[in-house]
Amino acid sequence: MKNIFISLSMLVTPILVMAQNPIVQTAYTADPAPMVYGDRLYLYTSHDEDASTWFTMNDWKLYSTEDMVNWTEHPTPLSYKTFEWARGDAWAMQCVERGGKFYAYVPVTMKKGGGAIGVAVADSPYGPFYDPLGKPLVSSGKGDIDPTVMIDDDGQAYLYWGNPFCYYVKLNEDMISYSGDVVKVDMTEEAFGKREGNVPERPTLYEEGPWLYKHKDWYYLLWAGGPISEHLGYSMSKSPLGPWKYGGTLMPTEGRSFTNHPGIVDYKGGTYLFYHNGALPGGSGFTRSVCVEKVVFNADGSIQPMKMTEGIREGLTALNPYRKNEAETMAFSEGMKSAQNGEVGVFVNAMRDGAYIKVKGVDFRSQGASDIIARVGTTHNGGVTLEVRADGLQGKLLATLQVPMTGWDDRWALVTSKVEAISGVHDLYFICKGDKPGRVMYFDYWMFHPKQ
Ligand code: FUB
Repeated sequence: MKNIFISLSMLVTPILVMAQNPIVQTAYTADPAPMVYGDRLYLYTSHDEDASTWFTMNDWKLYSTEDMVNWTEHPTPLSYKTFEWARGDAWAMQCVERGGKFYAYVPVTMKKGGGAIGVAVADSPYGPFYDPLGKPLVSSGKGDIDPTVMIDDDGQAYLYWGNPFCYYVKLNEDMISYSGDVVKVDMTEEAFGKREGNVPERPTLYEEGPWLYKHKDWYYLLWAGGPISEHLGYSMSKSPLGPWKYGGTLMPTEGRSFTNHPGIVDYKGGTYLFYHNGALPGGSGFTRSVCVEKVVFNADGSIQPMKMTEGIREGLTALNPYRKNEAETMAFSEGMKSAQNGEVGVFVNAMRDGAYIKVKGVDFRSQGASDIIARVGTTHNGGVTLEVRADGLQGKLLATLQVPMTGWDDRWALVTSKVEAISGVHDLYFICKGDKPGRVMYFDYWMFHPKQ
């Protein structure tokens, strides 16, 4: 069973504005790496351990969405331990799909010391990932972090990475080997903008976190720019190998984290920029959280600069309440921490009285619901309930589920309740009530039954 880490400040500091960003509130996440496969958008992130005062990062996390507002957490797909030769530092990764296989490119610190880029392979975006090489894929000997991979329309795949330099190699079709030498990109002012002052090895704004991306007939290299606190900048080219032309600031410095890290993707007709800041309660440069903004291109291919906002307000599709919905599918939450175990996979823990999950855009159609079923449990003997409300924490009370003592989160109960009249599209709030100290309850899934 995975340990449940609790950051006190994360649980008691209220978020005053009901925002969509950050998109994950149940853990500290950073270095977002989006990937579209089928009709879902998958988001791999690195994972800042609670209360970190350094980059304490052991594994990567995976979330997915089909509507851009409700995100589902999946079991941890891989960790530095996936690589027998690594000893830690699970920093920014990216996963790409080719021929039905999924390739995760990761930076780690080697047992023998120094950093390197490894690759792990899986048959599904969820993993399990394994290390096909048993050794690093590539190492330049200096600053081998932040890999990004793009497969071009002609099938050639490129791997870029690095801090303070930017390197690339051409990957072979097997995606786990490369041809030619490691090439160091020319760090020119024309490519990456001019940095004020004379900083050894950092003549340009480029700092780290490259993200290679193609849109229409332009190639883009997005990156985190210095000096710290970082901003996001980008460069453009007509070729995946440059020469690059500096495009300007993509997102100015903002938001309580001295790093930032871009990931961009096209999904269902829109383009989305993922990044991180320190916006969660307890947030800092070592306890970060991922966010998303919609991207707007200018006619010449340049990208309109973005500020950090409250996020995407309207979902692309409505959510179906008559199917099994995981409790870890949510648009927002406060006071909740996610965990996973062998019994139910990922679930959420309500860490205080009033902790809640908000699910956006739930469509009860005209028929409404007769009752709701949920899988829940608590270690407390009585006095714990799960309220289901529409459109706000004080909104219409649809149902109150009594949560029985099950003993621990390896034992669960299915509970049901009749539901008040409801139809059409609503935001749902699942509010955990119980005034005993400590974890109030745990919650695995919910589902409504339609009225007959
Ligand atoms: O998350 C650890 C490091 O911080 C990443 O590798 C950098 O891109 C920065 O986000």
